[in-house]
Amino acid sequence: MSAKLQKLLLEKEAHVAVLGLGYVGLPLAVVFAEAGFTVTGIDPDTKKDDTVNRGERHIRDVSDEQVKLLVNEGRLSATSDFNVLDDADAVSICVPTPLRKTGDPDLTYILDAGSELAKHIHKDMVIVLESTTYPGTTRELLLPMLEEQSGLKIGRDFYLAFSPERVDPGREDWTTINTPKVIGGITPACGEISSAWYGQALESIITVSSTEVAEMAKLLENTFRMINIGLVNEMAIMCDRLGVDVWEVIDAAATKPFGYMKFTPGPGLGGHCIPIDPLYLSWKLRAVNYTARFIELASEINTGMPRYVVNRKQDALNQQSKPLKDSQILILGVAYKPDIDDLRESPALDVISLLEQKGAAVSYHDPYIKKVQHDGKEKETVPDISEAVRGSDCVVIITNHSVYDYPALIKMAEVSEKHTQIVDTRNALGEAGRDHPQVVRL
Ligand code: SAJ
Repeated sequence: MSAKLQKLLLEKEAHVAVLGLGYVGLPLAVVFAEAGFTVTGIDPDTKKDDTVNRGERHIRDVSDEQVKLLVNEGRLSATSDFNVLDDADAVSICVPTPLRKTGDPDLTYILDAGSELAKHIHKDMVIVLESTTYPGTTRELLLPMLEEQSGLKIGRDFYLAFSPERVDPGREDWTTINTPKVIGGITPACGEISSAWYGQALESIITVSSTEVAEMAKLLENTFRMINIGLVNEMAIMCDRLGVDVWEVIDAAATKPFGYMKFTPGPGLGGHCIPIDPLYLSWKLRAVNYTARFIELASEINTGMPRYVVNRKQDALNQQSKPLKDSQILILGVAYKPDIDDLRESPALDVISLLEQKGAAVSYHDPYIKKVQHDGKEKETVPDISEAVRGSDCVVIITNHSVYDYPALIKMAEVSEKHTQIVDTRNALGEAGRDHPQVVRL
C-alpha cells in the first residue's frame, strides 16, 4: 500500500475532491473540511458551486455558517472544472443513480464521473463510490474505466472502494459524521486505505471484505424498508376489508418490545432512495435469471397506493352523494415525507394526476413547496388553508407536516357549508379522526 498516500491521509495533507454537491456530497465535503482536509467540491451545476463559494449552503443539512467559515479558511471551494482532479489525492463520488422511464437503472452520472476520473487519475489516488447501485457496479463498471485508460494497477497504483451513503435528509440525531459507515474495497489494500481516510473524519467505520458486500448491504437496508412499508400498506387494505382499524392494530403490535419494528401505511412511497434502490437489485437479479419476488410484489403494492387513496376519496364523497367529477379537492402536504421540501417521487403527484384524470379540481397546500410542476401544468400552494378548506368538498392529508394544526382542520371542516370530508392517509388527526362522520382514514 502506498506509504506516501497513507501519510497524506493520516496527516490530513491529502487534497480531497467530492464529485456531486447534493444532499450526500455537500455534507460529506463539509465533514472532510471540518476534519482538516482541503476539499474541492466538483459539480457541473455552477449555481451550486457559486452558492458554496459565496459561503452559503443549498442543502438544509449544513448551515451557511459552516460553509462560510470553511470557505473563508480556504478549506472548502467548489468548481465545475474536473481538471482539479489532477491535484486530488482522495475522491468521493456522490452522484445520483435514478431509474430510467423503463424502470432500469440509469448509471449515466456514474459513467460520466468515471470517464472524467479516468482522464485525471494518477498514482497514489484513492477513490470511493458512494452512489447507491447494484452489486458489482464498482468492480465491473468503474474499475475497468479507471484501469484501461490509465494503465495504472488497482491496489498498487490507485485504490477503489464502495461506501453506501446513509443520509436521511432533515435528520438531526443521525448525521453524516456519526452514522456508522460501511466501506468495502476492490482489494484488501483498497478497503484499508479508504477506511483510514474516512476514519479521519467520521466517527465509526465498518470495513467489509469487498465492494459487493458494501453495495449489497445498502440495498438490504433500503429493500428491508420498502418491503415492510409494502406489508403495512397491504395490512391497511386487509383491515379495511375486515372493518378493523389498521392504526389501532399497528399501535397494539408496536407495544411488543422485541421482534417487531413499526412502519405505517401511507399514500405511496416517495423519495429518491426507498422506491428506487430495491429496483436496482431486482434488475441485477433478472440479469442472472432470478426474480426478486418480494421486491416486485412490494413495489406493486406501494405503487398501487395512490389509486387506493383516490378510491377512499370516492367513498368519502359518495357518503355525501357527491361525484368526484367537478368536486373541489385540497391536498395537504405534497413533499415525499413530513417536514422537508423534497418532492422527488412523491405519491402526492400520482394522487393529483389520478384525481384530475377523473375530472376533479385539485389544489394543494404545502408550507415547504411553493410551486409544483407536474403533468405539464404548474400549481402554486394555496395561500390560506382555512379559506381553501371551506371551499373544498374533500381535503386529503397526504403528507403530515408537523406545522399543521390538525384539531383546527377538523373544526374548519365541521363549519364549512360544503360539509367538507377529510381523507386522512397518515392518521395525522389521531383519535379525533377516528369514527368522525367527516373523516375517512386509510
Ligand atoms: N414511508 C411510509 N411508511 C413508513 C415509512 C416511510 O409510507 O413507515 C414512506 C414515506 O412517507 C416516504 C417513503 O416511505 O414517502 C420513504 O420514507 P423514508 O422514511 O424511508 O425516508 P427516505 O427516503 O428519506 O429514506 C431515508 C433512507 N436513507 C437512505 O437511503 C440513505 C433510509 O435508508 C432511512 O432509513 C430513512 O431515510 C429514515 O430512516 O428515515
